[in-house]
Amino acid sequence: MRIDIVTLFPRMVEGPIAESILGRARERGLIDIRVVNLREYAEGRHRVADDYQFGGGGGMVLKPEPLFAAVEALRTPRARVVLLDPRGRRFTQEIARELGAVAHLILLAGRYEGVDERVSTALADDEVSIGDYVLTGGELPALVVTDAVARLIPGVLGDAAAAGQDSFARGLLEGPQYTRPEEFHGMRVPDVLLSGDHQMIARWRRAQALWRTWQRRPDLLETAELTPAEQKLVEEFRRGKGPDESWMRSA
Ligand code: 9WO
Repeated sequence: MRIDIVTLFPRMVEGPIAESILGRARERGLIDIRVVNLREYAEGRHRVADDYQFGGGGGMVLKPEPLFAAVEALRTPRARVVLLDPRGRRFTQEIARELGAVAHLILLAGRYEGVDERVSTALADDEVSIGDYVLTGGELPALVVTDAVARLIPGVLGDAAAAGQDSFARGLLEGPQYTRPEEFHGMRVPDVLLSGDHQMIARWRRAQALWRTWQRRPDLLETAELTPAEQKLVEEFRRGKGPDESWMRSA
């Protein structure tokens, strides 16, 4: 898989990639991530990429020509061009999976007070938002999308951390996790995790993940794919039971 990130601030994007698991994945040839300096596609001696907004009102707008030229240079037949924009489709794990199935992503990070509308109408195939807030540019959202997509590629994470195992991959929140020491500031690791009974541990974890989801994000339970035993647990939560009263009996 190839991901190109087009930006006026390449060092802002290169740093986090080079310093993370993404950099290691790139070195190992698992993913081809290229950070592209948009200024190289801007014309003129000063390589200006922005201009005054038509209609007045102040505020500079990213010109269309450099972005069109960059995409023309980078494009491959199967490329999908994605503009990071707060007006786009809300980014979710499902969209991460969808973008992960594309052989070549070209991510466009905007700047200034906006991007010329013709980029949205005639260049981008897709617009993605990572949330309802305004930032100073699309670089951090491009990194978020790159990180979420890259970790789905086999081998990018260690085998133990296979991406598909996460409870979130199933539409649930993670339950609690513990490491050493067994007791810290008077708080003990639950006995079940020290029991060595892997079937019991698996049941406890499922019940905890369900409980946390029920407590914090009950909306996720509407769409999560639950086994009949899990549905029964949720039904018990609805009737006022806590996770510790229910999980022992659940299959
Ligand atoms: C800035 C601004 C200033 C005054 C009045 C209106 C204004 N709008 C903007 C603006 O939208 N700036 C954008 C900043 C220009 C394009 C890149 N920017 C951006 C992308 N901010 N936030 C995102 C973004 C992208 C994806 N998901 C969440 C946020």
